[in-house]
This record gives sequence, C-alpha cells and structure tokens, in this order.
Amino acid sequence: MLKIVLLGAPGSGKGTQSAKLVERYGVPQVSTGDLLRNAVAEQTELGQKAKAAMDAGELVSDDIVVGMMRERLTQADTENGFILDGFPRTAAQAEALDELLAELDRPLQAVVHLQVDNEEIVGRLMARGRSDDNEDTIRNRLSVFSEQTAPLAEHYRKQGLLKEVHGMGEVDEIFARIEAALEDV
Ligand code: B4P
Repeated sequence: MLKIVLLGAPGSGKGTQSAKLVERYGVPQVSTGDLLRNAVAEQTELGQKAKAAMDAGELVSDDIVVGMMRERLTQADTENGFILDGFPRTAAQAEALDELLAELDRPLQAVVHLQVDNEEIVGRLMARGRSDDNEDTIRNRLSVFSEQTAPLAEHYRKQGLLKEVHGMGEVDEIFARIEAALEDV
C-alpha cells in the first residue's frame, strides 16, 4: 500500500494529482489545505485561528497543523496507506511527521516533488480563483514556499526518498511521470 508525500509549490498540481493517485492506488488523500478550509467553513476554534493566515497566504502555525495531522493519521483508514497533500510544509512539520510515522511504524515510501515554473503557477491559480488566489497572496505563498518548504526536498533526498517529477504539461502526462517514479516503491 502506498505511503507518500506530494511536495510542490502552491498550484503545482498536488491536489489535482492526488485525486488521480487515490483512484489508481486506492488509498486516501490527506490534504492539510482541505482540512483547514473545512475547519474555517465550520467555524471551529481551529478554523478561526487558521483563517487569517490562510487569507494572507501565510502558513498556519506548526502546532495547529501538526496536531490536526496527528489526529488524522491515527484514524483507521490511513493504516494501509495515504497520500499527504500539502504536508509537511516546514522543517518542524517534517520532523514531527518523521516522529509520528516512526511511532506508528508506517514508514514513508517516497516523496514526489512536482516542479513547475512560477509564471505557470500564477496563471493556473489566477484561473482557479479560490478566495486566496489573488495576485498578492499568490506571490506571498510562492515566497513562503521557496523559503520554508523547498528546503524539505534536501531533507528527503538525504533519506533516499525524493523523486523529482516535471510538473508542466497535461494532467495525464504528469500523472504518467508520477506512476513511473513510483514503479519501484
Ligand atoms: P493548499 O490547499 O495546499 O493549496 P495549494 O498549495 O494552492 O495547492 P492545491 O493542491 O490546491 O492546488 P493544485 O496545485 O492542485 O494550501 C492552501 C493554504 O492552506 C496555504 O496557503 C496555507 O495557508 C494553508 N496550509 C495548507 N497546508 C499547510 C501546512 N502543512 N502548514 C501550514 N499551513 C498550511 O492546483 C491548482 C490549480 O492548477 C487548479 O485550478 C488546477 O486545476 C490547476 N492545474 C493543476 N494541474 C494542472 C496542469 N497540469 N495544467 C494546467 N492547470 C493545472
């Protein structure tokens, strides 16, 4: 059963490719973005804390996100596999995930890093038009990504888990590259 992380800038296709991976491998997608947006919509205490950061294109605090993921990854449906979409996004989150998966005895098999040019990303997100998809917020999310999340590629390269995948082109074409990268896991 597949246990992977999808790493990539906002708009790199993590959510899009996760949906296809769920169909192909039959394991659940766990998206921190979706979990946080649900909490905001339901106006839970967690959602109220997360909203301002999300609207500004900043990251929600590590404490909130790690707590939320600990709860999600101890639910029974992730016992045999999962696709982590949008988590981890900081060095502290990556360390917390390493510890949690060691505790649960569910080691990661691969980290797929989707690589897409910034100009393509701005175009995709402006076209999507979610509430946090305006140009200033997108630029901020991109700089947060390059400062805090991109360095995680090195963390996973050192663990021998990193698979670099070119994320430009048609959705199905990119999916075929991901399948090829996962062939030996
Ligand atoms: P996310 O929900 O993760 O949003 P995202 O980074 O924009 O990626 P998403 O998966 O939605 O987009 P995709 O690339 O599939 O995060 C939102 C916010 O939540 C963050 O800014 C942060 O505040 C907070 N957050 C989430 N996780 C957190 C964490 N771990 N720690 C702290 N805070 C956290 O698709 C984008 C668009 O591109 C779509 O319209 C899609 O149709 C299109 N597209 C996809 N593939 C394409 C292709 N090949 N060609 C053309 N268009 C394509």
